[in-house]
Amino acid sequence: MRVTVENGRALKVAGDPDHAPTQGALCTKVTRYPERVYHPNRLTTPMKRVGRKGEGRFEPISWDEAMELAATRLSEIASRAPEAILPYSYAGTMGLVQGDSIAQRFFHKLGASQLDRTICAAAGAAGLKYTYGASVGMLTEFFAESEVILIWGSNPIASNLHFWTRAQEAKRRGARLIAIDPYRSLTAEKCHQHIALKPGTDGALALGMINVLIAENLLDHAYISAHTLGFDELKGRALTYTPSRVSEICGIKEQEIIELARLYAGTKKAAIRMNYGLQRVRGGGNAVRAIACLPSLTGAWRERAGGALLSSSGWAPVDSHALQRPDLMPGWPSKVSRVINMNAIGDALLHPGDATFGPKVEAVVVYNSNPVAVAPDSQKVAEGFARDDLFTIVLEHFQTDTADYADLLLPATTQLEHLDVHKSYGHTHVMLNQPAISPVGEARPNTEIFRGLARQMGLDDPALFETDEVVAQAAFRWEDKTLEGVDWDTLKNTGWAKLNLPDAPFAEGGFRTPSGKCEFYSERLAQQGLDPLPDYLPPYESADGAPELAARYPLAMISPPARNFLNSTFVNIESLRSTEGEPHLDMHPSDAHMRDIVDGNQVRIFNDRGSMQARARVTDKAREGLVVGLSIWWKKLAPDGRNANQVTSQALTDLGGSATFYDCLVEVERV
Ligand SMILES: Nc1nc2c(c(=O)[nH]1)N[C@H]1C(S)=C(S)[C@@H](COP(=O)(O)OP(=O)(O)OC[C@H]3O[C@@H](n4cnc5c(=O)[nH]c(N)nc54)[C@H](O)[C@@H]3O)O[C@H]1N2
Ligand SMILES: Nc1nc2c(c(=O)[nH]1)N[C@H]1C(S)=C(S)[C@@H](COP(=O)(O)OP(=O)(O)OC[C@H]3O[C@@H](n4cnc5c(=O)[nH]c(N)nc54)[C@H](O)[C@@H]3O)O[C@H]1N2
Ligand SMILES: [Mo]
Repeated sequence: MRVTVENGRALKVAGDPDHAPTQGALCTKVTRYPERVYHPNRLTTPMKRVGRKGEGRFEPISWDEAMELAATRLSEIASRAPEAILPYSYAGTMGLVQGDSIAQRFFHKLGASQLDRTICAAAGAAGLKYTYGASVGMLTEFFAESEVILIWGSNPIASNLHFWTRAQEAKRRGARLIAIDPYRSLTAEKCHQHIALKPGTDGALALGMINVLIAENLLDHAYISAHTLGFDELKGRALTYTPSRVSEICGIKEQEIIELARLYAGTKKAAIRMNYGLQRVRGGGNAVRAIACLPSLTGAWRERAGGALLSSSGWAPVDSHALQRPDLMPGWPSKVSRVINMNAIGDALLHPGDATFGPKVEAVVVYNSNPVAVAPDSQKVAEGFARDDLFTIVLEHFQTDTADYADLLLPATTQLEHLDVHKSYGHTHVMLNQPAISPVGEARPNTEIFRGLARQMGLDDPALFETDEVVAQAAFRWEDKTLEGVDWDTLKNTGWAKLNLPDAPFAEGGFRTPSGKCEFYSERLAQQGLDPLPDYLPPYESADGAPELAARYPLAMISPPARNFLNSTFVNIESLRSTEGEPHLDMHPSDAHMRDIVDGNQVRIFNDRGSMQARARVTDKAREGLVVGLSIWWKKLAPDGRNANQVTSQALTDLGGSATFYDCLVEVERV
């Protein structure tokens, strides 16, 4: 990203035309970044709560006062029960320095509880780990040469623009694009074909395709025998997933499954772009595993324009030990601090504490996240943060829904104001972010805030006081062959480095699993007492998974990202919010008709966990039985002060302990 600065003020941000993965393009929301940086509501001084929790009334205080207040409370708790302190952070910035460095070191040194950062990608990451050995796959640029692309559980026009550019290039060269998505998303509308399966049934579809590949012998036997493990076992499993059974499960035609398998196997340069949309359900990890088997069965990996990609983040040689220093934990490695899954923040905050759970949570330090808006089962999250005996610090750019519950609100710098280094989960460059302007107001980088807290609390480990530049240099394993010829100085000069990787990474096997093969059968899963083969697990909340619940709440609700928001970031930017308008609910005409709902009606969406309101858009973009509420709205900027997470659940996925945002049954009525 290039920033135009005049008299110390950022006027404009633009993509860098020399940067290959992005080719000079920024997405709509990021082009508005200066509007966000200089927004009148930007937090510019530390603030102390004066009203009730959740009310959002604060008064400005000095940094000295803020640090003293924070250090006194945290020291007192740490001296008695360090695990009563919980950090809460995720994707605000995905920078390795402002994300997971000094902050993690600080909490490790205190012996605070650890946060399992599972809100987004953990099921898919586990699926990849047990199949390929890591979050690795096809290189994005070569999708431009693919002849068939399955865009599976992903809406790249909204959420992965730079991949979409490649897909369009492929389309111009004659490739066939197929969207696999229960919703006719912006992307699905632009594909040649849209397979609108029921949500959470992707594992069954993949196993059905495998069934056809085997039945019709559309396999690359040489690739299978040289580079995969467990074909016979997988064959046994897939035999039960006949097209007719899968057609029942997925709610699609038998012929769609058979033709999809034939087309896929019959094309040499066949590529699959999965994304995380498909793994936010009970069986998400297994679904990714089943899909990930496909290119190894057909030998698609032999071509650089063939294979599969969910995440490329495992290619970057990040040294997370050096960044986060888990060895600072008292008693490490024989003893590690309690781990709390971030998706269960609602229950964790309301838990009184006991022998198995450990001490009650007494303090939460939130940075890079807005849990009151983004975490599931939101009523409980809000109740938890409203606890009078909870001490909450929030590091933020804005007074978000979560900030309203803070005791102490600390102004943080944005991407334009601090130093960072990044890996990507969509491409294979590593990047350096230089500050373009000085901090706005009294804002400080996250790292600086945690260094200050450590100093104020009298902690003395030198690792807690390293500068951002020293931390940034420790972020990568420079000796790794993917960074050959690159060092800190070259990275500083160019701003990025392309990782040295083979064009077709698995053309000759070389997976990162213990066996070095693509593991259809996973010994590691078997050892944990888990199913060693991919399978289909019906959603927790579906007619198959919970018939009684489905009778009361017959509609499946998903709440994927709106194009103009980045999770809950940018929702308070007027130009972007006005484009989204207001919270909507897309529903199929027959579901609407049954409920006496017409387009434009205000509706109430509800289940046992809670309710929210939205304006109905009656459209066949949503398949029957599905309702779609593009997200993630700030609650306080929605007319009824609520958002989609009022109805989502804290249940976790099969693998990885991920959130199940799209495994959610509701009923809808006219208001
Ligand atoms: N504009 C924008 N861009 C973003 C984000 C954002 O909030 N806004 N968020 C960023 C983040 S943090 C992430 S993780 C990525 C997410 O990126 P993606 O995982 O690509 O997420 P979505 O764009 O929501 O695409 C998900 C698609 O999956 C579909 N879907 C839902 N349930 C199922 C299912 O069970 N099966 C299948 N096959 N499809 C299903 C939805 O209808 C939706 O069209 O995007 C990143 N980019
Ligand atoms: N219903 C539903 N819920 C979802 C999802 C969904 O699709 N549907 N998607 C899920 C996914 S994929 C994800 S990744 C999570 C994301 O959830 P979060 O990680 O909470 O992401 P954001 O909502 O973008 O909130 C990030 C906050 O960090 C702040 N921030 C940004 N940069 C910095 C910084 O440098 N320092 C500090 N201190 N703060 C900073 C921003 O101002 C913003 O308020 O939400 C999940 N929740
Ligand atoms: Mo995410």
